[in-house]
Amino acid sequence: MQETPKSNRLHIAIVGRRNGGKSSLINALTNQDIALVSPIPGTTTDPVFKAMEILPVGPCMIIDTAGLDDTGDLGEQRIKKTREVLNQTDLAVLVIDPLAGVTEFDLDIKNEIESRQIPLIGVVSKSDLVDADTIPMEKRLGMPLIKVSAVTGQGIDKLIERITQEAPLSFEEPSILGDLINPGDICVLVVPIDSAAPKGRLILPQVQTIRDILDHEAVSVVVRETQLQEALDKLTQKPRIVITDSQAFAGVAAITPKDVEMTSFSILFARYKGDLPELARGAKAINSLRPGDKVLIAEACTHHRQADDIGKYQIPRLLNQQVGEELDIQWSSGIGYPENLQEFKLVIHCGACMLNRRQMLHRIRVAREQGVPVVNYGIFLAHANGILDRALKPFPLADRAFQG
Ligand SMILES: Nc1nc2c(ncn2[C@@H]2O[C@H](COP(=O)(O)OP(=O)(O)OP(=O)(O)O)[C@@H](O)[C@H]2O)c(=O)[nH]1
Ligand code: SF4
Ligand SMILES: [Mg+2]
Repeated sequence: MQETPKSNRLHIAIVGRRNGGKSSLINALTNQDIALVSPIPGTTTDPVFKAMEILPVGPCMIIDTAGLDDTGDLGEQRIKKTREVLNQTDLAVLVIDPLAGVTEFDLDIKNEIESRQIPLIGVVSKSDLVDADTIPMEKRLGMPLIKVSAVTGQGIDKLIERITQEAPLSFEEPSILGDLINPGDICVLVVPIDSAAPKGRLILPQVQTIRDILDHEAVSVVVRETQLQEALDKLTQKPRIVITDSQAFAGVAAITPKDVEMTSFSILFARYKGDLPELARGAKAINSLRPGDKVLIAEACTHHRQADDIGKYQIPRLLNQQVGEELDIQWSSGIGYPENLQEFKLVIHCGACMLNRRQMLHRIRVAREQGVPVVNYGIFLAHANGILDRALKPFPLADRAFQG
């Protein structure tokens, strides 16, 4: 993740009065001792930029700033620099020191952040030290406040959840495969036209993939699986990648030369919609399921069920075949995703076409925090068909998570 370009990172500025606990909060958020902390007000003098990954938000640039109540000439310069940080801030966290309460400094910076239309989250620090009544502070500031402690970790999860919700939409959607290809690359897409294919059109993931290839000035060659060999023979340049419908994976894998990367639409979309390494890690749990284990099949909407519905019938059948005896399978649908997942040995989530990336990342995170492995339908089916290994090869992080 360190190679993520700076501009693609969500820039989060931590602002507030001196000694309020801004640097400590950064250490708590990232679980690392990276920001200098001391009881002397004015410890952080210049903005400090730290690139890091906050799950499930993704690659971030956290900016530690000097306190806004600094005095003297030097203080003024420091405040100016802190305000300049706002020019490159996508989201701001205002830290209120409960020992000082809400001051004019806090009201000023809040107004400035809001006038720039930067999403803002308020926290009250040091909750282990002072059991502050946040209601008067919230009234004065005109916004909700989350109580946090850098010492006990109280409220940190809630803060991450709020960051996940508040992060501007532009940070939500990575491209489908744009980071894998260069202009001029050839991408071969294998689309079987069988009875499962809708009449007269392609399905949305196929259309979106073609659009993404066009956006990145690469070339898409779309073929049926029966035409793949012929297409490869006719190409004068080796394709950069072959992307196939999962159902055709085995046949396509046999034809696609070993030195050409290959994956499935469902893996591309598992990455696009979620956290591919985490889902790949979850796949390791499939083999250790035992009879009677509880498995949750979670669907994000209440869609009309087809005759051989994937969530209701196909996946349970494959699961029970693998385990040899019955598993205890439960279902959830729509917004009803259980808070407590601990009783489950595995969560199998749908493709999440009705959820945005942030919502899906949140669901993955809820499972991960409770130590429950999670996969999605695409990963599960790829695993069941023995193709996950090759389909993950283009994604080194996810591949390592699966192998490791
Ligand atoms: N008990 C307790 N102390 C905290 C907490 N957060 C910060 N402190 C203490 O408050 C003091 C200031 O913390 P910093 O994180 O350096 O505060 P800052 O806002 O970065 O301060 P400046 O860089 O001076 O603007 C230090 O002594 C910290 O140990 C907390 O959650 N609980
Ligand atoms: S994949 Fe889409 S249609 Fe299917 S259950 Fe999930 S959200 Fe609903
Ligand atoms: Mg500091």
